[in-house]
Amino acid sequence: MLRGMKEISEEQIHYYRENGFVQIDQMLNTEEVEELREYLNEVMRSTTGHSTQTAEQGNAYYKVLNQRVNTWRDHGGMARFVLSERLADAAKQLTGFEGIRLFHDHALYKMPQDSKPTPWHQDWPYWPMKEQNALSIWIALDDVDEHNGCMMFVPKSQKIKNLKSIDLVEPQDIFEEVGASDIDRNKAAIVRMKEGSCTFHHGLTFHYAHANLTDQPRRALAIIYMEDGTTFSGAGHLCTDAQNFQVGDLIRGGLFPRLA
Ligand SMILES: O=C(O)CCC(=O)C(=O)O
Repeated sequence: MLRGMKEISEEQIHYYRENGFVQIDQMLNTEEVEELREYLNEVMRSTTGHSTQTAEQGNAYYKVLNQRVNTWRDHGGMARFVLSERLADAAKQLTGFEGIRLFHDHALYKMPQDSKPTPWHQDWPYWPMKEQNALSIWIALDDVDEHNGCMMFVPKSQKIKNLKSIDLVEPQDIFEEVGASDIDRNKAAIVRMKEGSCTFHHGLTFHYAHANLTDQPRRALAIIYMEDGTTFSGAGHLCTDAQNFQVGDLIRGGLFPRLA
């Protein structure tokens, strides 16, 4: 486990609850970032195991994201970070949940050359959860700005519920969806960060990431946390399809451990 906890300020908690996202600097120190980058590079090369590569090189989704889901299941080093109490406890402080469980991690590389932006979307519509309050931490493993794939978030957009998922390759314009007319893309915050810093975003917050126009990969680790007590909606998902959950069951068990 990572040593030490991170105290989140009252101002940051208020900002997250009000706006649906928040930036927290220096979540990982320089040594931890170097260690995590090494593990990520190792796990991204694996071709077998329990983690899943969601797109092959050359296909359209790969240009948006070179993504591997549940890296912690294949690499003890990744598990050290993904299951870490420090990161989960920060999510607990921000949300005020009594308990935090892991849903899944995903390594998110935006590859150099022919890179596409991650289109505006919400995350919750992809998740098989009834409750709409799960959140993600997104940890930058390279300095990020609008030239290599930093994120943007629209403050207060987390109040928009019940939209459909966006196709990340042939995206619909989320701002044109029925129910989203109050949300103004011009209010979006561009979140430039140093490596080791992170954002947390609510599963309903509209967000986007720029294309990577540099000649180096943009590396990030995202971890999805849910409130202990979150229940299964019945929707299909890579991480729950083999679990035999019935609609309304608690999402729990060894693949969804309580972390804080
Ligand atoms: O890393 C990216 O480009 C997008 C990440 C994202 O959409 C997320 O973590 O929810």
